Amino acid sequence: MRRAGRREVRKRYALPRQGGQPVPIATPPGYRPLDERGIVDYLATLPDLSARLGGAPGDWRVGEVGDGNLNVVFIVEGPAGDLCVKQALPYVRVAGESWPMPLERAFFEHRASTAQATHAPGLVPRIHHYDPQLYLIAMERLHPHVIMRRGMIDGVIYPSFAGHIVEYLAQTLFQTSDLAVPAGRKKAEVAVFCANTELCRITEDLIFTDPYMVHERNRWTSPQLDDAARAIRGDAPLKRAVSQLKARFLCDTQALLHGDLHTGSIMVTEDDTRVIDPEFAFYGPIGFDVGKLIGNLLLAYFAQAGHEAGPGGRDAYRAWILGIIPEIWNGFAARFVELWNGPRAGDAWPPALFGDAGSLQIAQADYMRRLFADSLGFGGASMIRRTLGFAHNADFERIADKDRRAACERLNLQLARELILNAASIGSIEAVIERAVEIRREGSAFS
Ligand code: SR1
Ligand code: MG
Repeated sequence: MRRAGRREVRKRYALPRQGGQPVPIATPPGYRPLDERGIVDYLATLPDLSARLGGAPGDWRVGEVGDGNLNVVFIVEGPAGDLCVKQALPYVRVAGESWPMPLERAFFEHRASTAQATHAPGLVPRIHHYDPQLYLIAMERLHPHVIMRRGMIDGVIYPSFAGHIVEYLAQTLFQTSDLAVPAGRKKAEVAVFCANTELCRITEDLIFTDPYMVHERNRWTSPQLDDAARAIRGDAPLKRAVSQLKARFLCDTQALLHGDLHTGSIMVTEDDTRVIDPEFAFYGPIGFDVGKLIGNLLLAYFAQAGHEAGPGGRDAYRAWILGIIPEIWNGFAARFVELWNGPRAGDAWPPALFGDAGSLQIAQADYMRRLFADSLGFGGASMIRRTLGFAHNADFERIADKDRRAACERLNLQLARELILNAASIGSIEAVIERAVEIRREGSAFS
């Protein structure tokens, strides 16, 4: 199968037609997608936001900057300040109207953002306004932050990132888990986020299913990776393992996840880190957030060979990436257990049963071991989907030379497969790093 352009993807997902015209997607009363002009008119009706921008509406400059797969995003600049305004469309932005998608994702994003701001203040953008009719969120404009993925393609080091993301992960995941929240309250929240069904379905299909079968949404660097795509589709042990991961994703309500925590969902400067875009939020297995992040960092490591000016040109950068991955896992595991040992109100692992500190330590080690294995499995699945599935990312896509890109992608596939199959027996994050280096040194035997 060859790579399909966006227009082709749109055609494949054609809406049902009536008399030759696509059936319009029904939207709730009061909803309308705003353009630049509409954004100005709308903000002018809101005194708080108008005051933030300053001046008169005629002074405001608006630009649409969204480069994500789903929504439109506007930056609005006024004489006194600026704003970022994000609106959900009733369809998937990159596919067009032929792939309808519920507007309610803005509700889940707003609700998750509010929880994250409580647990990890300063690590997410400040939300200024939510409009439930327009499915629109106005938030702090992050400036001069860049999307971390773009910075990593350019080889930029972010010295504060690992420490910040450790705190974000530990706080948002621990404080929404059964370790921290009494069962009644936790179940009520699980029930709310259960309704984020369609966004979860994207993950279920695009990460855990499509890349392992023939599917019209799939694409890859072809013909270079035709053999690898075929091998993955025929890999029965891998398909069993990935189906286990999918079952965990479907059934396990361990904590409130961001749900799409890759380097494209993080904005950074040298000394600031903000996690954005939690529209995929739901109660799921903690390892999904941790693993997706680690998987994307490993993928960025393999992609560097496609961005360096000459051989070895990105060695120092590769070393930085490989350094922060253990920093993130080990830091997260330590901080999570530290929070567990502090005051907490959750019903899981009742303190009454663990008067003996040694026994609690064993329980915690078991929990973290399982979480580590989950993270490796989910990380591997996230790496495969970006190489063989529908939504690729710029780390590889920006490598124009297809042979060079495919060589990077092949290494990525090899490590990903090993992470999924060997998750339970890999003893440490350092072992993962060693294996990544080995695979790069030896080249991939994978086909
Ligand atoms: C159709 S949406 C494709 C992907 O974009 C988002 O970033 C998520 O990763 C999703 O799977
Ligand atoms: Mg996003």
